[in-house]
Amino acid sequence: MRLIIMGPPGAGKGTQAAGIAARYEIPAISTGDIFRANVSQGTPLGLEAKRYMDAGDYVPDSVTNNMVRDRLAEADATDGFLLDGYPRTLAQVGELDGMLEAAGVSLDAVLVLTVDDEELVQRLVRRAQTDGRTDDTEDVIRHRQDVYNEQTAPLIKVYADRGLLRTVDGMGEVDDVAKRIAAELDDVRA
Ligand code: B4P
Repeated sequence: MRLIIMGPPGAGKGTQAAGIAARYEIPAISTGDIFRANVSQGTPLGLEAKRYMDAGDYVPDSVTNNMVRDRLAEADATDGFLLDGYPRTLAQVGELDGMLEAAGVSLDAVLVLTVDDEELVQRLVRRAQTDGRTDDTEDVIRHRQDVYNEQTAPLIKVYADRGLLRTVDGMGEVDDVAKRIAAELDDVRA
């Protein structure tokens, strides 16, 4: 399975990605997690990414695309993957298309999690109290929502037009959302 999981900040992408990856035995590749790992290791990539992430802005496409290209070239992604948080811009869609074409493979489905705006903010404010992520302050959260609506929401139509889109209700308990996702993906695989 070659999958993308999309949705606004706080929709549950990272939360659900782990379960999907385990169920279909594919690696979950989260651009946010890779950036955060680089930030905590103090790498040049991390230093560059941090200033964008802390402000709630996207890291430049060139940086993000190169990072994903390298990650997809690793052996564990040959037979399938779940991309969590990539692509996030139309330019990233084009780059990913090129990477997949070069490898002679194609996507099976693009999952979109939908969650009410206020619930999104509440989830991230709760996470701020436990995880201490520097981009989970209320001002930055609202900015991330605006950036998502401007730059990432248009991707939904792109993948819908390609017949790849699977929209899943992301409200409610984590396990209930996971069951809805599993039903969609089992249908994709059937
Ligand atoms: P991400 O790490 O992708 O951050 P996110 O959108 O907040 O999603 P995340 O996966 O962490 O949270 P989730 O919704 O699972 O990106 C962070 C930053 O990295 C971006 O702002 C950007 O700067 C940069 N970046 C990443 N990819 C990029 C790209 N392609 N291009 C450019 N820049 C990029 O969960 C949120 C919270 O909700 C959690 O606390 C979770 O426990 C909780 N939750 C989940 N499901 C729930 C449920 N059903 N009920 C209650 N709570 C729930």
